[in-house]
Amino acid sequence: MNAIRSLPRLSAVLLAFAACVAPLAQAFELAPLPYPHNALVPVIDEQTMQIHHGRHHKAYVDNLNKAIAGSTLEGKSLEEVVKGIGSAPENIRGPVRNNGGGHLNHSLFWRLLTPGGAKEPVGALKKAIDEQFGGFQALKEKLTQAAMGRFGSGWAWLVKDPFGKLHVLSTPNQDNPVMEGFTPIVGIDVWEHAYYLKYQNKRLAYIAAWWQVVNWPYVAELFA
Ligand code: MN3
Repeated sequence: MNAIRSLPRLSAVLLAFAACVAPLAQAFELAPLPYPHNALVPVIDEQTMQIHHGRHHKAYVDNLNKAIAGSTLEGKSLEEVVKGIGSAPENIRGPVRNNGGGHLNHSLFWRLLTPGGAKEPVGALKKAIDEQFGGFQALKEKLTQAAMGRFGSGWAWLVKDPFGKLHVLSTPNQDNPVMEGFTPIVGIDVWEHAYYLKYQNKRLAYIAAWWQVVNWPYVAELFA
């Protein structure tokens, strides 16, 4: 009799337990870098990559998981969360914007870089850049300007609008162009944590070297 009476209580306990562990199963995760930490030397040094990926990016992932735990955003994809930031619950919108953006931006950033590889865009992407900016050199100058003009922390981007047209813009903090309806295809992280150990305050030197490790075939995929 006692055992039967305690059954509802047992199932309530199990349900509560399931509710606690379910969000963990869906939590966002930090993917490993797609190459070793020293792969981008001498453009980006090994220690910067270790700290940038293992601590900064990890903190965005951990803090995003903390922010959305128990909220209506649980179970949504990262893109959905960041795109829909305007309708995120108000009490967590700030941390979700910063850490969701941080997770999305860095997940893209690591894949935009590669050791060696093509030094400039080719094919349809090259054609679009030539038509809209007057050549790769002109695009580089425009992106460099956007990156240098970003006061404090943020990103410079080459983005595609819904009509397929390219634009150069910059965003503050960890905002991502998807928040404004654009698709980012190149993103330069100009937070000091991205370059300070090797370049100190010389952001321009970091940006000038950065072009050597861009993964143009991946950029072309994002453009297509
Ligand atoms: Mn960063």
